[in-house]
Amino acid sequence: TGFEYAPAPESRAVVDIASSYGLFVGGEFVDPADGASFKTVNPATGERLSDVAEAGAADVDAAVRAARRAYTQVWGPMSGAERGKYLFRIARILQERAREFAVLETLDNGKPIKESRDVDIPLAAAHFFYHAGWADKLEYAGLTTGARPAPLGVIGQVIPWNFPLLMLAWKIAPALATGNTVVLKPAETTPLTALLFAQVCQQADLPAGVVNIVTGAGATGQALTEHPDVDKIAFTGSTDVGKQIARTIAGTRKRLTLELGGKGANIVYDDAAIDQAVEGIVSGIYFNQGHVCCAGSRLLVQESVADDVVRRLQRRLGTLRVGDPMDKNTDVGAINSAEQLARITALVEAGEAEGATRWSAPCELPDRGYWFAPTIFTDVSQAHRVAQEEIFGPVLSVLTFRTPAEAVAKANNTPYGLSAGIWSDKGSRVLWTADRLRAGVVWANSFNKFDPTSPFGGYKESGYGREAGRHGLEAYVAAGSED
Ligand code: TXE
Repeated sequence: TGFEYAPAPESRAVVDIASSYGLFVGGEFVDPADGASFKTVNPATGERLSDVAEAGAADVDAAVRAARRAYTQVWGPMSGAERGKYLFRIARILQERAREFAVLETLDNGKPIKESRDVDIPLAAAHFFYHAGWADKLEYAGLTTGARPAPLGVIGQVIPWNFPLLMLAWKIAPALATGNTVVLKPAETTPLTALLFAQVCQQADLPAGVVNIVTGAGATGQALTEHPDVDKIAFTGSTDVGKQIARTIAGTRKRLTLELGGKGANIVYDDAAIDQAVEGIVSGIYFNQGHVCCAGSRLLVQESVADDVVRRLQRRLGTLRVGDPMDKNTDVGAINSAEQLARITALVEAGEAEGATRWSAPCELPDRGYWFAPTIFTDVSQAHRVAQEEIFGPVLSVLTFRTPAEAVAKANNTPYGLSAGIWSDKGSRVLWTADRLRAGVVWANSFNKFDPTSPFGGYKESGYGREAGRHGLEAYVAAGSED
């Protein structure tokens, strides 16, 4: 295995990829056993993009068997240096085909093309580059048992729809670098880039069965979590489903990592650079339509500057372009699905019913597809549902505080603990606050910055286990444990 790889297969209409291919099992695209399918739509128009194969329990079983075979015969025994070469190849192909991936991601997800082009796809490639570098260095990080890497075996991975290719990269790259094989189930509303990724695996000549992709809804994910020959489940999604998965695998030999919801606080002190903070607040909650588990969905602003911050925020929101995700100037795209739009709408109605004051940006929304205007709630109390529950949409709840201690108490007052931001000119204030926040990621004078070197994960009901960085690799090896 050198560094040469096959040219990209003949181009076909990318959106027809799913109809053309089916499930990816044992290195081949195959039809599901019972021929079932579902459709994926473009959320910006509501129109069908493609029919996608729906994997049943028999298909999941075939995928797990293929992964087990590949693990035992090829990938497990392979040297780290060889595994690293494959990951480098995948990373390079992702870079080469970045435009194709960005377009497909935006069509299937609804996110602005400038985000898929500048964030999702480059970061996905970066995750493969980063983990390729680890593949032959695991022993230096204490990630081996004795002299040998100790992978877990076959990993079942279930991912959500908010960053489809990026979440796939977060899951697959560390699993493969450490010598495991995977069966991954993408979300039912965004399966297309995972299927295009399967094609990349073929192009990279990745040994058959190392990566398997089974498309389908929750039942497919359930079949994967229940399969007796899966050694670990890695899940990103809602807290409810995370809890259900934990119950399903309790008492089995399977390991589990969970990356669940969040209700991140963006804390703005009175000495912060206000214009900079406003940009950070906007990126914190309106990036990716707020479909971000670590979104800064609660603004905690010091009372003396609260009115000023909210006024500037409203002015800034008035300048955001909401609309066609394929337009390079679009800032806020479509809501991913009719179901998600219904969830957002219901929570916003609850906020109004509970007495919070709603303000929505004065923008014209397209008349088809799924849309929600950037929205701010003021007069929010900590008990309100919009202050406690994850809305997962472009909706910000504003609360105020007087002292740093009050800011910390309010920031920690949700069932979640995934992310937070602190805006202040004083380093001592930033450190004092960061030290007291129960959140897996804390940004200082910035927000939503991601990097494969930096571990990501939650406290409390946001889940457990870390992804990326050295800590992320730990989740995929037996070293240092009872195994
Ligand atoms: O999530 P689900 P949904 C939150 C967010 C959102 C809410 C609901 O608040 O409004 O969850 O979104 C698969 N066994 N987040 O309904 O159902 C499912 O097919 C195994 C936060 O889309 O959790 C998909 O692949 N798998 C979150 C994945 O789980 C099952 C991202 C996520 O879908 C399953 C997404 C089952 N029983 C939503 N049921 C984050 N942390 O970023 C469903 N799935």
